Amino acid sequence: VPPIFAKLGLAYDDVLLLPNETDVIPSEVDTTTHLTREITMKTPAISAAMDTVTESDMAIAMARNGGIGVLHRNLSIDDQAAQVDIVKRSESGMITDPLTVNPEVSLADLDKLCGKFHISGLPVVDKDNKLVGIITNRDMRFIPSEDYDRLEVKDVMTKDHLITGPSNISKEDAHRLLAKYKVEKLPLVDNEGHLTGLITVKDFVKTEQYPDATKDDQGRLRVAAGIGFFGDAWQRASALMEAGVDALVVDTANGEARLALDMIRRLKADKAFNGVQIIGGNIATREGAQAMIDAGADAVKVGVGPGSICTTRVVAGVGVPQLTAVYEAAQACKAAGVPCIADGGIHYSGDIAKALVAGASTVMLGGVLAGCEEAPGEKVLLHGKQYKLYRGMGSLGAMAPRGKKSYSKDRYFQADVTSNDKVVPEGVEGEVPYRGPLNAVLYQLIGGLHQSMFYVGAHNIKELQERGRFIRITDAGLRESHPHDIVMTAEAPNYSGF
Ligand code: RVP
Repeated sequence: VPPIFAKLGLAYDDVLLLPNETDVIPSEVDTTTHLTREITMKTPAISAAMDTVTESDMAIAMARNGGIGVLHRNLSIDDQAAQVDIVKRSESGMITDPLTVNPEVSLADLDKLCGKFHISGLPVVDKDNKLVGIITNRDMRFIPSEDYDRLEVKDVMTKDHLITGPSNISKEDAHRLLAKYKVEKLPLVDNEGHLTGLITVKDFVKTEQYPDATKDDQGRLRVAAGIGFFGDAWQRASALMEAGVDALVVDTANGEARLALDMIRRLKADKAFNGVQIIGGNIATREGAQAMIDAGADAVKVGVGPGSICTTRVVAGVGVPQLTAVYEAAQACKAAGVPCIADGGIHYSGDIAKALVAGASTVMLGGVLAGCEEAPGEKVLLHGKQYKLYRGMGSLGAMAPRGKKSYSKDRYFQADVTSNDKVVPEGVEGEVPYRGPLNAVLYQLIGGLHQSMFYVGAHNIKELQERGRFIRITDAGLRESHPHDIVMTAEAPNYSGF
């Protein structure tokens, strides 16, 4: 029988990393890591599967910056699958299944379609999928919007002297054609003139602009999505897979629940899901991690109660301080060659290096990203400052939204009751300061990690994990760590007293 009092649990704030002799230059470190057994990323950061953190805009921005986003699941299956589609189509080497329009579509409908997918034009095909033209914002520029309902694509599209390429064109040849004819889109056609693909100049530019982007082998941005584990969870998983999702996260507050483990096992056993990585979570002990590994998870997500909006530890009295949780889970993960994700409780950039030294391969971030421009929701003005809504997925607002359906209540295993009084929340709702675009926020977070690696003397994550050693600190030590004996008059971009 295990002793009733287990070990001492430590949080990020209980420790610091020891400096070592070093020849590392911060700007030259390599932060490449594994998201799952098969997916690698240049940046060890994941945006949380929360309805105030990750929808398609955040997922696109995360992947461009070398991380990945997990699309939340508090929305219908169709809406979530549509978000996957938006990310997968946002940028790609060669689009094999491009969006198209028929010549008879009104300009008004075309305009809506382009807006939804953030694209500037489309190939036009007849009912046999033969290319008959192309319509881009160049063709639309001088058409007054009052005429959009009256005019159809065929009235304004470019149909003469179309520049096209053969289906099997190389990247270099495609680039040459785009440059020679000064066009932005190159439709690819087979011998009979059927549309087989599309290459756009935007994708070449984006590749140069975001060299670290997390991409699949077709050059499309990668994206993950949360699913549940009963009811229509299987249908959701299938729809997301068909939309091209790279990884599914079986998303629950208690990953040791039999239903969650069974879901992982079933997904791993089904050949249809072979191309999709399966991430399980959340657990907070070595045994919990082992159960996920035994179920076949391709990565294990750790964290019970550390989240900035989470009340599980006070409502249920359950959880493990996050540094110890990550360390314990990582012991099982390391032995099995399964990456471990430290989810929740990251407040400052220094916590990222601590999580990695404790054994995580990546960190999942909620609160520190919820204030970004790309997070869902509008900015609100409060006392002259801008804020954005951030709420726990176990909050009343997320589990019992007024007049709306909650799709994700089962994350906390709550019955589908109609009355809000019968919900037991494990999270709170609030506001976080507006922080501007994600790339600036991530630059500071990952910049902080570069500094950690410099101090520890690690050129890469593996060396960070080998060389990193903790020292436990006291309350006095923690006070000393933060700015003290000064009235802060300006906030640094990576430090706020908030
Ligand atoms: P944080 O980054 O500290 O804001 O934590 C985010 C994490 O908190 C999420 O990835 C999730 O695991 C957890 N979470 C989300 N909702 C709730 C809740 O309502 N208790 N907790």
